[in-house]
Amino acid sequence: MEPERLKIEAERRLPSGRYQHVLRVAETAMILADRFGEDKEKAETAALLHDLAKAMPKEDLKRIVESEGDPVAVLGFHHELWHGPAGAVIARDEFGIRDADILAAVRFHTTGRAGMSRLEKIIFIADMIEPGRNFPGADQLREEAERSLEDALIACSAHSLQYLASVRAAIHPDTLRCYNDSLSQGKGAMNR
Ligand code: DGI
Ligand code: FE
Ligand code: FE
Repeated sequence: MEPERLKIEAERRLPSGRYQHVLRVAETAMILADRFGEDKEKAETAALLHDLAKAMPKEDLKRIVESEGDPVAVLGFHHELWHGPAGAVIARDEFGIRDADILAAVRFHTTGRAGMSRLEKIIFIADMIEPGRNFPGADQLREEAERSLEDALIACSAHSLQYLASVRAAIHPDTLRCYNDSLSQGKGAMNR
């Protein structure tokens, strides 16, 4: 599907602030794709789709995830984790997206997972470092992403885990597996 069509759909389904975030993730994802040798069009498509289900009522998200049998077991966790898997179903069924890598990038963009593809990493990282993100430490994550996709993944994943623990949020197994797996791929990792 053409990026312009995807933008119209995203704008229609999301509040304007969220839509602006989606546009910034797409710009950031294309920069990372250029930098790390990924297909820019795929990065743009996945980014424009990633938060498509973000504004849907919880009940609708639950119904969509349940209809697939909750394959990644998110329903026992905070409803923030439902919009990725639900968005992947919408991308497939309503937008006719067949590319498994794009669908995985949407499905796993919130938790990450072990064994992410380059495209999945790019969407996960772009979502955290797009220019509108201004949490403490965001600039350090951007610096990591200038150099190495693997080290940026470690940094983003560690940051996310620290934040989640600080607010006493339950951590999804894929969030944890993403972190552990990222350590085994990065060079800047402290392996203990
Ligand atoms: O949709 P966005 O706001 O752009 O970003 P996102 O999809 O990456 O994250 C949505 C929220 O999900 C964010 O506040 C962090 C949170 N989150 C990520 N992993 C976990 C998590 N929340 C819980 N409870 N457990 C997790 O493992
Ligand atoms: Fe999201
Ligand atoms: Fe997002």
